Amino acid sequence: MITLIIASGLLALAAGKPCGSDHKALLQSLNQQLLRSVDTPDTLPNPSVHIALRLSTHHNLAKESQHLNHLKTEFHDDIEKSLRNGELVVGRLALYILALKSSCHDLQSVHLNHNEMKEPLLTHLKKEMEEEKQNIAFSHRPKTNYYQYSLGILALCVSGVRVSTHVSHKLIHAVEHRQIKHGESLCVDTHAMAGMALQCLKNEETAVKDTAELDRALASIKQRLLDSKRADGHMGNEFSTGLAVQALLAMGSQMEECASALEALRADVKKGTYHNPMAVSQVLPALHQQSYLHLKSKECRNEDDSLTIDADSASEVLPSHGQVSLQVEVIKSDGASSVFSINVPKGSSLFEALNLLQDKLTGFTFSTESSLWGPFLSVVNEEQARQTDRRYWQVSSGGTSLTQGINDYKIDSAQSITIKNTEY
Ligand code: B12
Repeated sequence: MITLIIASGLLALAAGKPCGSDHKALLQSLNQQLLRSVDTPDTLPNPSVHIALRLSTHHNLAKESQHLNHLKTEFHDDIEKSLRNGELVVGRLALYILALKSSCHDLQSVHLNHNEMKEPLLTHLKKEMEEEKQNIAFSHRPKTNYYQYSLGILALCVSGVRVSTHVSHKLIHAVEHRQIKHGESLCVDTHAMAGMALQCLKNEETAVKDTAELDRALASIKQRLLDSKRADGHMGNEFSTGLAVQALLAMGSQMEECASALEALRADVKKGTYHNPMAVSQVLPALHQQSYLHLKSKECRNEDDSLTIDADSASEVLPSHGQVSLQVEVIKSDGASSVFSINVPKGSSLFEALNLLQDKLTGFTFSTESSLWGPFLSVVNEEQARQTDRRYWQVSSGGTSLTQGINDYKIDSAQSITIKNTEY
């Protein structure tokens, strides 16, 4: 008997199965990190964080229910505000719907007030998806992006709403014609989201224009995700691997196919790579071997309620000593370049460094827009890089594009940052 137990333990290890107390402790620390993030005052509740908490094994039901209420008030109001400004809210609305679904909330009872009309959330999402579909028909891309378009399909599908064959076909077509990019390169995150959306349609046997074409798109996505695997196990980068694993699991991959990616995620967690709650929220379901498709059958019954916030576990940030020199080059849309120099405290975020540079009145100015990932650099030296013009301020250091935003990227050594108005 004992030999049998040892043998099955060894087998599990060989297959790369995450098991044991180390893995449990890792999950618990991420869960607690997310739970702490929902308590941060002055930040908008984040539906992606809610989904991750709800897809976890251990819960703090009181905090989760409080967070759901915040989403239904503050996040809901923020969506209505965007609608009043004439913005499309596809991605945020889809995440909001998935968050409500994750808490088994009755979706028909929640309405959006828009143009003096009261519409159920799903009805409004359906309308925006139609608008996006028209935009793809005329300009070959959605007004938002294919990541949000995929989220829209996923939210409708998971909520049991029929997705029109025209809407799904536009995504299938984009996958087949390699139109899914992040800046210049193939976007692993968007392929992952598209994979989950299309897999949901397949599982639900939703009518599509051409079943063989759907199968081909799913096979291409799976292959591209597997091809994106780096030598260190990541798929794409540290911030796309969680979604890639979720998608592969949803598409029926065996655990062995994801083992090295899961190992890379665990190593990242130990290194402290994921401090942005949005990043944690995309990684945690994968570590629980769950995907957004699990929301379809979520029942919210007999849930564990043992998760607590460990009072001492908040990591202490030690002040660092010394200054480092920073060079900031701004390249505007017409190619004109200007260079600024400043010394900043070692370990400052790029956001803090840019603020110091702005305060020095050297002629450098900037402003940001808030997003679920934090501040998004939108205006530099009075020039706006607009989503409507398909432009953004791309940030790189020493010629390498940053994999984090200005608030998360830390200046640990002297370097040269380039902020370039780029078309995408
Ligand atoms: C599409 C996309 C873009 C588009 C956004 C515009 C558009 N309409 O398509 C473009 C190409 C402009 C872009 C730019 C960047 N991106 Co981007 N992007 C995404 C992607 C694929 C989807 C975002 C989305 O629509 N979410 C859905 C909606 C509901 O959420 P949202 O918060 O409202 O969405 C807005 C923000 O996410 C914002 N945004 C997009 N990227 C980033 C990055 C940061 C750091 C911030 C603060 C905001 C932000 O644009 C979205 C649309 O308005 C995500 C993938 C992912 N896993 O989330 C990566 C992702 C968020 N991006 C990332 C990065 C690194 C960047 C850049 C910093 C790259 C660079 N070196 O310049 C820049 C941002 C620089 C800046 N100006 O501040 C990383 C962030 C990782 C991290 N730890 O912070 C991600 C996770 C991709 C990855 N795996 O590396 N991005």
